[in-house]
Amino acid sequence: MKKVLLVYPGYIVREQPLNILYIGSAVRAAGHAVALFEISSYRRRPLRGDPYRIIKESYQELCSRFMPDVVGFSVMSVNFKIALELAQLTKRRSPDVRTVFGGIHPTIAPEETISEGAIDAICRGEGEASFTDFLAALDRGGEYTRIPGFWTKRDGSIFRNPMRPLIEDLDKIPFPDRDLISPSRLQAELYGVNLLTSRGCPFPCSYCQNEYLMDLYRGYGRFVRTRSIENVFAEIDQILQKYRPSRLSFSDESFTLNKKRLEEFCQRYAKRYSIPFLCQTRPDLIDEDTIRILKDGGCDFINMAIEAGNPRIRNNVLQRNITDEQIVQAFGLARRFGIRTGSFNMIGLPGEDMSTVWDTIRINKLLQPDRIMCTVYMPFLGTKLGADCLKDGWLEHPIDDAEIYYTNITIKHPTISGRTLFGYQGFFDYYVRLSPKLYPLIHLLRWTYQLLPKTSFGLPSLLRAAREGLINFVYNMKRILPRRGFFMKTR
Ligand code: B12
Ligand code: SF4
Repeated sequence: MKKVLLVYPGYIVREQPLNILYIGSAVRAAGHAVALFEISSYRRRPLRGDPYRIIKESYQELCSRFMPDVVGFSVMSVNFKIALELAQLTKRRSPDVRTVFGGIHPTIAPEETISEGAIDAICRGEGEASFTDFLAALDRGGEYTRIPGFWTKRDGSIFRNPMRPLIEDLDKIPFPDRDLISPSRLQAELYGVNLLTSRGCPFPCSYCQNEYLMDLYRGYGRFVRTRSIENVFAEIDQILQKYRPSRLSFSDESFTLNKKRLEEFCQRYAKRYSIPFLCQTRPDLIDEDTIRILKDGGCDFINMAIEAGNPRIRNNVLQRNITDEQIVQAFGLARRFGIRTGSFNMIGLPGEDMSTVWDTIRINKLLQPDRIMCTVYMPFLGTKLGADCLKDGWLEHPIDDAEIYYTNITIKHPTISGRTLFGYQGFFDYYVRLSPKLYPLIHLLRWTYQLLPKTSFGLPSLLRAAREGLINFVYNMKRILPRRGFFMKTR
């Protein structure tokens, strides 16, 4: 039996990190001891010195208590830096502890990840079986360099193994181990407890890693897979009995992908449960039938990505293949049926100029979603669009720092300055919610706001704190904007 410490090194406001919880239950089911270290509770940074000091101290304290044999990190690109620093700490203190990086970042950037001295192994793609095979091999003191889906090091050599076939029957995987996270995190505003009823998404959006994953897994099984409704209900029963959340949310990328399954799911859900749920989907996967099915099933909130208001950017650049009419119809139907909506938007996209940023503001203004998310585009490896931007020198600051992902501007856009993107990201909701008569005032406030540094990199601690304070102020003032009902945290 091994002692396995799992680490989720990213900030999540309301969802639970299902990927690491899936790994946790697989590891526990294989008979090992598991603990989880999440950095989400350490969002507040110390005023002076290393911004990660408190995180590192708490991590070390847990390591001293738990004494892991293996530490497994779940890593997105934005969290790579802090994950690596924790791995380095681990190796400095206890060189015999094995460090494993799994998740999307090592999957798309395996060479960069495995080349780091503090990382002993990486898991590419789904990790339940690969990781438990690795642990079993370590336990037996046997061969651990030939595990599919795993790249490992031994005696200075790297062993690059092929992918492991995708898990065909999702019903066979143990439910994510939610006991690993603090109970307060399971009562998240708007999202309650989240779960997945499927894996994979079949669309080719150019800013998303799905297409890369589809290619990587070609020949290794079906990419889009669904769980049986019985199996999902068994998980919901467990969630309701153990954690009593007030709501559920389905994290599937496109919950309404298969209308027939959706209909059966929702009909049976409504008969069995009275707890409302949130889901997300694409506007082109919504029609009147779908909305009725969702409403009758108990859905009271849908997130839909608009991404760009301008059809050329949305369809030629992002390859969304979604028309304005489909977006307007989807949000309109949801409103008509009394389902609240959230929109996801990006600014600073390739091919964008200020007129297209305003197209995105305008479409949101027309639709007035209940919740608006606006982020500045980040080019990721493993995406068509990201690869082009990276080649063209778009990245001004590294993406691999957990600090940056919401309000630090990493890109150097060819036509829109970083400060302008910072300003529009901060004031996006104000433009959407307030009357154009107030735009001169909003412009003035935005210009003042734009005097702040567009990133917190290298700032003296007091300036960093002042910047963060002002961003929070602008953010919190969104509470007073006119809307259809309520305010909720988006960062
Ligand atoms: C749900 C989701 C979220 C959720 C929850 C995240 C979570 N950890 O659960 C929320 C909304 C919080 C979120 C936030 C963000 N996300 Co997100 N998210 C997703 C999404 C749609 C699905 C992830 C998921 O749950 N999949 C299902 C699980 C079961 O699969 P999985 O995550 O791949 O995990 C398996 C393997 O990777 C592996 N594995 C994972 N961890 C580990 C650890 C070990 C030790 C091992 C051995 C194996 C292993 O085993 C797992 C089980 O099989 C993906 C899209 C995608 N295709 O993955 C984007 C995705 C991961 N997100 C992405 C991004 C960019 C973000 C944000 C930065 C967005 C933003 N700008 O605000 C933030 C960052 C949050 C943070 N700081 O951590 C990018 C990541 C790009 C990158 N290279 O890092 C993706 C790929 C979408 C995209 N753009 O293409 N996200
Ligand atoms: S629909 Fe969403 S999850 Fe699917 S490929 Fe497009 S951006 Fe990625």
